[in-house]
Amino acid sequence: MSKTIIQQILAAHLVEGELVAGSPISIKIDQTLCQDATGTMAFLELEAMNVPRVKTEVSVQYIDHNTNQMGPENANDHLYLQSVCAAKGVRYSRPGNGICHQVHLERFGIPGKTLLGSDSHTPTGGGIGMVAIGAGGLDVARAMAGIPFKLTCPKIIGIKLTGKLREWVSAKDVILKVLSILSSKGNVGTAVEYFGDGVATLSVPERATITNMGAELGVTTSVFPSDDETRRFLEAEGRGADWKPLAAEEGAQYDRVIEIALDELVPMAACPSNPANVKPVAEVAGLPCSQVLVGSCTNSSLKDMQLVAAMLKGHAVSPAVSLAIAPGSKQVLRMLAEDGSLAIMLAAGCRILESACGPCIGQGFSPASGTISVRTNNRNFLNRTGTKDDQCYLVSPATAVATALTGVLTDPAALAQELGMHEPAWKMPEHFVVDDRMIIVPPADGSQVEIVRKETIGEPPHCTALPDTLDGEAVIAVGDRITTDHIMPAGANLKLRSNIPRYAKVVFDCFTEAGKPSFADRASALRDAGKAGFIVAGESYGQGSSREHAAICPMYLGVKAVLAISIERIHAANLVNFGILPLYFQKREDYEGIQQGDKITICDIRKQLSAGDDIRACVGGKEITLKCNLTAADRAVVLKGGLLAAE
Ligand code: MIC
Ligand code: SF4
Repeated sequence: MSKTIIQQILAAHLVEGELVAGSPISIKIDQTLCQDATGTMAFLELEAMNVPRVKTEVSVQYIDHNTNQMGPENANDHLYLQSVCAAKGVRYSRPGNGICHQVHLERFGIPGKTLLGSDSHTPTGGGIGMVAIGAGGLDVARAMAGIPFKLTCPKIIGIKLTGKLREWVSAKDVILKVLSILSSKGNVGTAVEYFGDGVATLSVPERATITNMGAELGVTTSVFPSDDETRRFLEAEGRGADWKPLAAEEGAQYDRVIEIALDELVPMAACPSNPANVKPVAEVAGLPCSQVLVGSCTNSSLKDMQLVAAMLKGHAVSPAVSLAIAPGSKQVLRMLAEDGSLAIMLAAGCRILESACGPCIGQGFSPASGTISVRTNNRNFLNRTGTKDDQCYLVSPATAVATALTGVLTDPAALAQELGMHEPAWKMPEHFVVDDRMIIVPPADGSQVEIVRKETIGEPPHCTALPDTLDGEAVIAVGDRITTDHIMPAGANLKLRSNIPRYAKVVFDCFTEAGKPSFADRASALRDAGKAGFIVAGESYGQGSSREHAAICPMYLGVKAVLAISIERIHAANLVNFGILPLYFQKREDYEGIQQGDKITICDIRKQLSAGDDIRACVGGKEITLKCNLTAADRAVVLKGGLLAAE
């Protein structure tokens, strides 16, 4: 049977299972990436697995999230990671070298290879034809150890792109359009593949913007063909030999096809506070803004930044707005410095931030209370900017700069017409500036390397087996679309990632009422009384990031099961990895009305799990049946108490 690109790559890497949508499969992983906020735990886990040296073709650890260095925690993490990478055979990308996804695309990605990353935006690599998947740190640690990655073979949605984008409409508007169609929930178990004559009109950075934000759809991966444009990109990176062509085979079938005419698109904005809450910019134009940011792994390429400079040339940022840029990599920043773009940006009043995640994950540049922030990022979940009840709009770089110039949300096409401005055509440089000295290559033999473990580096998580009966209460009952940012706040707390007891104190902090016990207080009181903690949630629980702390910290506090209407892919896998049982309501009525503090009992859970999918439970005095959709292997993992539990 003819295969799509994703099916070809999965087939070439298949270790176990059948390539039938919905079936469990496991695949060989060629490359891994970790970032620092998830990497410390991933490496503590790798150490706990007693793996002397990684077995992948390439594994890279990036320092990009925790670069604020307020106190010693971040720098202690860096020292630990640099030394453990040297010991285990992993490349180490130093702070300042850039955001993992941008740098990986530039320096390591290879069409046709598989990449597993401990960050949800790992699918950025799909922009050059990789099957690139985000996962929890433990799954990535296992991949580094050479263990195949387990996933559900995805259904494939084909997105046919036709025509060519008009002036001032960009790749960001394409993915926002896709989000408006597919939304940010209900896409578990699917992957997206782009095809059609419109593909050739998009450069690699544009494709990478689109695959990057596929994470917001909740799909497993998003992939573009590898064509001449991909070849030119890799050649310009000095890696032409890594190129190979990739396209869907003649007659390949998609489970669903969506057609997008690029020339009909207009500038779009994702309105507060979900990336799928999309409207044309024209509909929200005129809203006063206090700050604008061009950056994050979605829109920080050389192409994006050169457009910013071209639009700012000869103008000044509105006094109402603070404009900042965070170039995605040292390569991008250096090229901006060399071609004069940086000088133009500075002259226009732009603030230059480090090549790192920074404000995207609430590390500085938080907006003033009650004001609008306009960003080129991929997520606008409530409070993610670091300001309570923020209003964050996600837009393209062109819309961001138009807004920075006027002080109000502005459609760039409308502003250009007023100013008689044309969008400059972007020509990819024949050669990017390649300088890999910020990437430390590990020694051939790391056995003598001393691993530096300062006092802020904690222990890997300790897991315990699932008891025979779960008897306890709902520590919290939350609504739909609860993100991992709600569960495990980042921002100022990000530096606690390598220390579970400290980080666990802020689980669900956004729901703590002043003067009342926090989630951590309530859960640990139950745990210490020998009772089980439960989390009750609606649809699409665990949206967003790959952070496994959203499972590890609740586990540490004694949570044994999550009862939800639906759970997003990476989070569901993380729960299993740490021995928390994901269970699903079969009827919305069974979920509605459950209150925090309601008693929950699941008798003989070990027996019930071994017997089948229907799990009988008593919730708030009512007998209900919940569904368990785990494979036999995953049930065994939960029974044992997680992948790190002793046999
Ligand atoms: C994010 O964008 O939310 C993050 C921070 O990059 C996370 C990873 C993390 O929480 O460390 C992600 O996307 O997986
Ligand atoms: Fe970093 Fe933001 Fe990208 Fe996450 S989404 S990797 S925080 S830039």
